Amino acid sequence: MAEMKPGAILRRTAILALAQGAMLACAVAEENLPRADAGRLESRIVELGHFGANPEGGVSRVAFSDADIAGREYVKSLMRGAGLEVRVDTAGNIIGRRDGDEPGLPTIMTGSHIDSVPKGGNYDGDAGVLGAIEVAELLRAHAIATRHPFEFVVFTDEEGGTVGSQAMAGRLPASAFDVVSHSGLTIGDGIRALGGDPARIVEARRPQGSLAAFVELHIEQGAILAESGIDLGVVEGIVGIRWWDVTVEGVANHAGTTPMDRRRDALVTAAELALAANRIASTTPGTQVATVGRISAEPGAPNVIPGRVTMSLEIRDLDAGKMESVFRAVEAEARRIAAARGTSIHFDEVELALTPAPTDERLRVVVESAAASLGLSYRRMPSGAGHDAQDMAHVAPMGMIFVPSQGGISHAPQEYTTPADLANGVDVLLRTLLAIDRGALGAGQPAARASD
Ligand code: HGY
Ligand code: MN
Ligand code: MN
Repeated sequence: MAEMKPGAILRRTAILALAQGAMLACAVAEENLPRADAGRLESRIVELGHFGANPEGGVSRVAFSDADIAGREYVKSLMRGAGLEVRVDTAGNIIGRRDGDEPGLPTIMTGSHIDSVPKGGNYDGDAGVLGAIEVAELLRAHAIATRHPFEFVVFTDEEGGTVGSQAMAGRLPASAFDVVSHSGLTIGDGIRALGGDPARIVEARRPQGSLAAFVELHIEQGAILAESGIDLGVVEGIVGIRWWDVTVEGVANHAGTTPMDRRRDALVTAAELALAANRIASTTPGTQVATVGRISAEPGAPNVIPGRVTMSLEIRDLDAGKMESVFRAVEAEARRIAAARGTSIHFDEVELALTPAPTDERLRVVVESAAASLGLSYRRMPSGAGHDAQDMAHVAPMGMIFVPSQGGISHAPQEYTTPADLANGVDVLLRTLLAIDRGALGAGQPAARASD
């Protein structure tokens, strides 16, 4: 890590040292930057886990649910306790702010989300939010002043399509407000329930240049770090994600009187389509993945041949062109299957697509330097999960830090990261943000940007 210049940090420290004694002055010399309190982090993970707790030990805290709203109040109280000025923007994002010493400098931002998937775990998103608040706690407790303002963010409805960060990047289409979220509310009504205002969504937008950087701490959600005993992942890029609502139309008919060769069964068609998507994604060379994760047959009775099926299709890859070619292959196969089954298949793309986003190379290096300064091991890796960071890459240099997920389990109640691993991530996040504050990204260098 670059040597710290005796700048704002030491100026503020000197003043405080007069008032509070010389002890504090030592605490902020770079070699003595404070370390995260693993016990505090763990107890906050547990406390946040009470909001939407499910019997399996995880949380069902889907965006806009009562549990999400209550959990957000808890997080706001932590932010205020950490000395942050808290507000909710028009997209419902919670923003805790801490001013910098030099007027006019762009904001350095970190954060993640606290909404979960149905039957999710206690670390996806929560680790990055509580880790960010831990950074704020350390800055305040050790009277570390920064040149830039710092903002600590809880993004709205990450699991429903990174809604809050898309709004912040000015990329949320108006049609998204009508999409029904996991909570049953439309995204528009959900944003209102959080204190936002869809009619003024444009006010949540952060223009290019208004942020010096965005860095997100997150659990890996895979097994690479835990299985190899590596402390941290330095994310190279985040996959793009596209979703389709697929409708299969057949003919509902009597399950006892309709011979097998006279059926136009929507569910059998859908089953073939799910197998085809899996086969295409598995056999096409590359790293793409395709998933059918939701399916519903109508009318839904054992003695009626399904006349209609609605299902989801998701495709992910780091390469947008590859996602498109895999979809085209699935679509072609769908035409063949539908013709053979006497049914029809219609794909309707959900307008919440996420483009693949490389991280900023300079930030990768800063994260690696921070890890090395702490004696932590690290490796570069892609992210197969989507993150708010990929939207923020459209407006600022973006970086991500991964901590190990035990067993590689995520989006499930068994999700777990040890307190020590989480604290390592916070220590690296703190040092990364402070290095950015001191100019580690340099001036005038083009940042890597997400593709459009
Ligand atoms: O679905 C995802 O990849 C993320 O966890 N939202
Ligand atoms: Mn997730
Ligand atoms: Mn997440």
